[in-house]
Amino acid sequence: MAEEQKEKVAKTQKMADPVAASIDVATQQMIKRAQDLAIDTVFDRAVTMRPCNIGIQGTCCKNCAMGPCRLPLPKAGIEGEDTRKGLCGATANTVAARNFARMVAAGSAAHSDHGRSVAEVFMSVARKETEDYKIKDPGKLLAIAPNFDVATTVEVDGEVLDRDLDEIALEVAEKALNEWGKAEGELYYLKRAPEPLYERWKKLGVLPRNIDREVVDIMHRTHMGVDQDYKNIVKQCTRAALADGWGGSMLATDLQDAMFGAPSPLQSEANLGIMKEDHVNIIIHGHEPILSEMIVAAAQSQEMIDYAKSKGARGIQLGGICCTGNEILQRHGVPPAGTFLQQELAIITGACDAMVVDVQCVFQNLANVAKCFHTKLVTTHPMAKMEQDNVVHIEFDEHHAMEDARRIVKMAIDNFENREQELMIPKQKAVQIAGFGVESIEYHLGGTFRGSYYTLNDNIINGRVRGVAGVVGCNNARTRHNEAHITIIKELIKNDVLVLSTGCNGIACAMHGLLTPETAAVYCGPGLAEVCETVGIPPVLHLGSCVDNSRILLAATEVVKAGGLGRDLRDLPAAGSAPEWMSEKAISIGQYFVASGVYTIFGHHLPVEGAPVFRDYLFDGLEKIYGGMWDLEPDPIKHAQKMIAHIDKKRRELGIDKARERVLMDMADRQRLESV
Ligand code: MSK
Repeated sequence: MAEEQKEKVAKTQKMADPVAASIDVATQQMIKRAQDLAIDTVFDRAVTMRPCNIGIQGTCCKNCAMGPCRLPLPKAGIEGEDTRKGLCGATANTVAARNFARMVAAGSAAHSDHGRSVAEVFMSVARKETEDYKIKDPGKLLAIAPNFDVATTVEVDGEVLDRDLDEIALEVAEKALNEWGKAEGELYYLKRAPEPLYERWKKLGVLPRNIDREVVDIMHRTHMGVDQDYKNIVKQCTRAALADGWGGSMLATDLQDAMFGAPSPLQSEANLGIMKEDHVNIIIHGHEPILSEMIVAAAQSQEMIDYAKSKGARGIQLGGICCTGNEILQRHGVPPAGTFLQQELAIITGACDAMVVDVQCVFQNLANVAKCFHTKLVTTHPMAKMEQDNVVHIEFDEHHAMEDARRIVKMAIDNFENREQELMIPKQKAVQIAGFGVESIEYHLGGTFRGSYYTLNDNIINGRVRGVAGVVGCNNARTRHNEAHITIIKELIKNDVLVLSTGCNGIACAMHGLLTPETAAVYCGPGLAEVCETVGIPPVLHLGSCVDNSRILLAATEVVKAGGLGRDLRDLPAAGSAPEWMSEKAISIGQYFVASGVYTIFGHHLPVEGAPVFRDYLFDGLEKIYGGMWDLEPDPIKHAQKMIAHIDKKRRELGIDKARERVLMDMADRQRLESV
């Protein structure tokens, strides 16, 4: 049967060259195994199906039934007036801006709806409607409460007393949930940005009003016959993107930290080699950690471990894919089995007894792959079901979350004895130190005495650390898996740039051994190596999932507060990058980074090339408004060098481009720096 199927596949489609498809040996082995078993994966499909040449330019409009109107850029380019227009007269700039805006809306919606789910569970906790979740990190709750104007103390008879934690939680929950739909005002968290940045947003009229409204606004204004000014469309992109980065995503991160604990550095491993032949393997995939927190607890319970042993397994091995994986890595040390592009491959090992998926970045083809093995594929989210009949839907409900989790773990254990195919688990896995956050960076690079990012700033000023880069985001089957991620990061750290990572980039770095303190001596320039060795951190700090890009914004804000590097995020020697992006969420992230003043460069392509005027507005025009701008560079070394050039430009502007001797600053020195 496999032979027949293989022949059929070979006739109808080309197959990927495993070595050309990925730099990771485990991935190469599993692509080959899939091909031997006549199971197609994303890597093969990327070879068979080419992208649409007009869609990729961003100039196909399908927003009404007179279209799709296609406005490709002429091969010879445009000389003179650009006369391209759709049936309604929409120009290429309008079409590309509308398409871009709809990507921002979808990305902002995805992050923020995740945030809403977390806020709803947080509300259940505050109302004591669920036994399964608690406020595990009251310190985090107390830290975020003032951002919602929620008092943490109360005065009784002239005495200041700590306020009841339950009361604080309830008030935070109410105000947080209200952020999605309040009728008036602006989002609370915007004021967490440095003051000049907040004031700029206010002056420009881009402060988000509420999270849902900014997404709805984009859908309305990009409807046929509404906003026909690409600059005005981009303005709304900014509102919706800020509602994501400084709204929905930041709320998700904070409330998750309060309920599940803020991450702190821990050791784990990464890659498909974390799966174990003699264990029940459960792979958790998607983005929302609400249920996966319970699955971790259930899988670690003695009762479930004993049950697994009674079925002939030696234990239960959990593994993650994508950002649910990052969430349980950051807080529990559960090792990621791989990045976005490895999701099918985890099943192809033959050792995946259950794959549990929630929302975002989940391939529909998982069901087809699971059909070829014994794997139970379980969907858990009411908005993310699969039509295939081999998929089990166990809908998560926070009121009986542990019961749901135990049911899923038990199902995986019962499935252990049903393994039919020969197993092939790649050996590759690497050690990593993950679990960084704003607080732990402060602890390692600031010192608790001063309670700021003082040491980091000091080392940036003296030139040991040249600057800071946020390198984030997905894999994309149109590029060689992990190659751009790893090449760019190696080039950055070689040039003394400290890297903050999230999402699948973080998993890629872990797989390729860049998340250990020992990495510093091997790959870093002398300045960064010295700093990493002194404080015992990796040169790449894994800050978590996609929504945790908010941690990068807050870390950058802490750098500004610590003094000596300007007054605004736009002043910092910093840059952002998404080398292998694919998700609409990445476009929203890019836009909120740009609007926060960060030079932001994407790899591979951006769907704006068909509208050069609109593209130039994103690449140059926005810098004059926000200080940050978009850029694109597919070549990984040039990509990293562009980031470094921007960092050097900012160093020159700050007057710190000449390396200075390191001095231990006293308070008077610091006050002088702060007035720079
Ligand atoms: S999971 S959005 S592929 S980073 Fe957050 Fe990875 Fe990108 Fe999904």
